[in-house]
Amino acid sequence: MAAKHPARTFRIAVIPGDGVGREVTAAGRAVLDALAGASGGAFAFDWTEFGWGCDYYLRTGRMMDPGGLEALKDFDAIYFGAVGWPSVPDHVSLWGLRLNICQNFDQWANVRPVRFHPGVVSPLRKADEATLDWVVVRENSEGEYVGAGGRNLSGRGPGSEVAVQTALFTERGCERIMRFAFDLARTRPHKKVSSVTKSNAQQFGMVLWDEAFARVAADYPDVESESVLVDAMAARFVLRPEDLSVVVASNLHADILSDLGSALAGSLGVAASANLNPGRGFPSMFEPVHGSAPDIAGRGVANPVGAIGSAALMLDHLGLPAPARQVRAAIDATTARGLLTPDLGGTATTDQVVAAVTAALPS
Ligand code: GGG
Repeated sequence: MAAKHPARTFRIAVIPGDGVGREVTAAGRAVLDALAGASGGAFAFDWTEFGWGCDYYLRTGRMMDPGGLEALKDFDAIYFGAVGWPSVPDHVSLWGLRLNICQNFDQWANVRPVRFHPGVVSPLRKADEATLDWVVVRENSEGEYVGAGGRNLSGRGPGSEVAVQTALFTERGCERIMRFAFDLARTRPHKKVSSVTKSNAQQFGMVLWDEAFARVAADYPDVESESVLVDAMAARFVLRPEDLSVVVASNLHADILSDLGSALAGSLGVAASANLNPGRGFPSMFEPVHGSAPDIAGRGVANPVGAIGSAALMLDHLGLPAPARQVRAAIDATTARGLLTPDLGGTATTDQVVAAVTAALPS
């Protein structure tokens, strides 16, 4: 009998990158392949792996192939691990790979849910009393990450060099990420957007950010809105997180706040993210929030939850919301059993977590 072909095969580019990126992307792929296998032929994944990253840089002087963006552009999505290794300066590895892809593919919305998993102890006492669940929406194309600036005056000798690093805020860039945040808030039980600012000190870019937020908020009278200074928002994450639903912030502010959010949810290892090109002119990219973790790389103990959760976000993007929910439920069933990697205080290996998540999927 001829083999049944899946109704839809998604072409996914995989960039494991550095360190634990390799272990956690393998974990996410295993879970998605198991899900596809159980889908009764409804969908399948065709993975193409690209071995770019710091090892590649040390061999070739580049973080990715010069034709890499061209090679990636027709995939349905990109599944990314992590970037960074001690033998390559961090700004070289980050700009050469992750930012190169995010910025050239105009993945301007970085969605970083803060999810509290059953069985995972949070450093927040509140987590035992309230249901905590919010999303950080990171402006992912400009702001402090626009890469504008330079270094000069090295001729004056050691200790006299200067550096300028400029942030760029555009009305278009601010408005589109804010509309994205409000549209997302409309899909959530608590319809609220909190904008993160620092306009008291940064009187140009952040004031433009605030003005854009006020304009966009006026178009969403059904969604509650507020503007909060970034320092106050850091405190809010710890003291009143139950007030949060969607938090929209600039590239740098959101990067820092989302790490705080994942630490409050138990570990950086559990945080998932999606770098979205909402217009779908380019592929979007899905990656755990955590980096390459050189201290534990290759030991088989990396937490795969963030990468598996990112795979679930990829399923949502591919138009498979029900399988995405199944993956999230399987993660929760696994953590609820106490099957946790060492970053969460457990003793489970990456493979044991993958086996448990896979076993918890509907057969
Ligand atoms: N998987 C995420 C990752 O590898 N991040 C590396 C990193 O250093 N990111 C900093 C940033 O994107 O702001």
